[in-house]
Parts: sequence; C-alpha cells; structure tokens
Amino acid sequence: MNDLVEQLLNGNRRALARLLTAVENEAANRGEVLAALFPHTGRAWVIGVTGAPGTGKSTLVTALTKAYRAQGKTVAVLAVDPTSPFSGGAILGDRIRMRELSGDTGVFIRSMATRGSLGGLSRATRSAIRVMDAAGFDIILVETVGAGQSEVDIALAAKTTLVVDAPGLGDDVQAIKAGILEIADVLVVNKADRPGAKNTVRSLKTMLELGHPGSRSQVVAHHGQLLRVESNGVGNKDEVEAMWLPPIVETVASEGKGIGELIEAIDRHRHYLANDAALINLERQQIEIELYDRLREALMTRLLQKIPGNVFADVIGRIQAREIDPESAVMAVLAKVPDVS
Ligand SMILES: Nc1nc2c(ncn2[C@@H]2O[C@H](COP(=O)(O)OP(=O)(O)OP(=O)(O)O)[C@@H](O)[C@H]2O)c(=O)[nH]1
Ligand SMILES: [Mg+2]
Repeated sequence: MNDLVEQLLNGNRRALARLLTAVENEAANRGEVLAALFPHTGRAWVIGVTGAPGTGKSTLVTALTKAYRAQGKTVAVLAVDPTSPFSGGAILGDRIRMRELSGDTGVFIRSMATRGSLGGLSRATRSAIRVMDAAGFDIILVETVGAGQSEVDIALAAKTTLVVDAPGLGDDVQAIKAGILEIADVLVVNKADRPGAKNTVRSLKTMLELGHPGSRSQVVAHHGQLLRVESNGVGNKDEVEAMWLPPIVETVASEGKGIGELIEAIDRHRHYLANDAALINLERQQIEIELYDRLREALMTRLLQKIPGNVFADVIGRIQAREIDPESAVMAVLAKVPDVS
C-alpha cells in the first residue's frame, strides 16, 4: 500500500485508479491510505457542479476541462450519481460525452454511483477528492445531480460551487430548488441558445436580489450542522459590500460559448476567497462539519455494538403498541448501555 501511495505522489495513474477503488469501496486499509495522503492535499481547486438532471452539467464539465487544459492546467473529473444504484444510465452517457477528453494524460475521469447509504456516498466522494488532490491535479471538477442532500454535500467538499439551471425544465423557479441558491457561488444558465433562457436569468436575478443586500442569508456551520443565518440588514456597509454575490453566467456548453466568462467568474470567486481570508473560514467550516459527521458515525457504530439486537425489536414493538413514546424509548435504550447515559 505504501508503494501505491508513493507511486500516486509521483503521478502514476494506475496507482491513482487503484487507490480510488480502495477508498470508494471503503476497503479495510482506506484509513491508512487517506492518512498517508492527507498531508499532500489542500492544493487543488475543487469545483462542484450541481443542478437538476439534464441541465447540461456533464457537457459543461467537458467544456471547462478543455478550457483549463488549454491554460496548461491538469484536471480530474469526478462524476457522482446519487440517484442510480447502477453505474449505467447517466454515467454511461457521461462517458460518451467526455470521450473527447480521453488520450490526454493531463485529464483523469472517474465515475461513482450510489453504494449503500447517501452518507456512504458523500464520505466516498470526499475521500476520492482527497486522493485526486494528492495526485497533484490543479483542478478537480465534481459533478453531482441536485437530488436532496447531495448538493449540500458537494458544497461541503468544494471551494467553488456552480449551480446549473437551464430553460425548458418546467417552472423556472422550481428548477432551482429552495435552498440551493445559498450554496451557489456562481449560477450558470446553460442552454442559453434555447427559448426561455432570458426568463430563467431574470427569475434567478429576482431570487438573488430578494435576498440582497443586507438581508441575504448566509450559510454557516454550527456544531456540525449547516445553518442559514438571516443577517438583520443593518450590518455595516463594508460587510455588505464585502459579501460575495453569485454572478449569473450564461453558457451554451455544447458549443463552448460562455465558458471563458464562466472561468473568469470562478477565478474571481477564488480571488475573493483568498483576499478576504474567507478561504480559511470556509475550510474551517468544512472541517468542523466533517468532524461532527465522522464522530456521529463512529459513536453510532460503537453504540450499536453495545446494544443487543433484540432490544431494538422489543422497543419498536412497545412504541407501536403506544406503551412508550419514541423519545422515552431512546432514554431507556441508552440507560442499558454503560458509559453513555
Ligand atoms: N441546446 C443545448 N443543449 C445542450 C447544451 N448543453 C448540453 N446540452 C444537451 O443537453 C443534454 C443533457 O446534457 P448533459 O450534459 O448530459 O446534462 P447533465 O446535467 O449532465 O445530465 P445528468 O447527468 O443526467 O443530470 C444533452 O443532450 C446535451 O447535448 C446547450 O448549451 N444547449
Ligand atoms: Mg451528467
């Protein structure tokens, strides 16, 4: 395993593929691997790309990859599909779409489908990003379908999050789900060649302006949870001005249009984070949330080992029979476990 880590750090692509498989499958030695790699992480600019199905995320990722390659930057792509238990469907489509990138040693593409729980997928995503980061890529593009928890997860692993919308997906406002605007650093209206694109831009603008300036909500980490904090609108002027207002960029990904502007917007966000010490803050928040996540998981695993299996069946039956309420049941279960109650 140490050999593989050494090879990965030296740019060996076979070692990269094998280590990705090890962390994705939550292999027994993955802890060791990630610990060895961790000091070499934190250098890549991780860009999350999320949005409703079919908005053109994969096409956009392909176009961005080509543009970054033209700048001489190396790019790793991670396509995460939380909606499909199979690595067919969407991911197969991605493969075909991204085929034009193959043969370039400065590009590495990897797909990941759901395995087990959503929590398992977000842990595997974080780990895969770290392996790619340690491998020395300048840019890591992570595509995930905006489905429930996954888009929040992507914002927790990315430095810049792109939220992609497109016209023709039914109600423009509903195409961008509630809560997703808060995670967007840059809003992309793709398929700008389609009718209705201006409407999509306009409604996104309205949604953004409703929340700005002063009353814009901010997402902050608190005890491992993401909280939305409404600012009171009387904050000092500098603070309001210093806030990042997500720009809206129109693209036609399939023709490479608007990609230069999109890369500029990403660069501006990167500079904003770097100049304002906001990057340190962002990383702290992400670390805090990850730590709580992992702690919760580790404690739960230990706890479940200490509780005899039949206790659960028994308690579920008693709750269903209305003999005990769920909260009291939790207390009763914990009371049976030494060192916890
Ligand atoms: N007209 C037009 N079509 C586009 C554009 N970008 C992508 N498409 C097409 O839209 C379809 C979906 O594109 P994808 O890139 O697979 O979209 P996606 O968001 O990755 O889709 P999922 O991964 O399934 O959620 C494909 O047929 C693309 O060729 C665009 O800018 N204009
Ligand atoms: Mg896709």
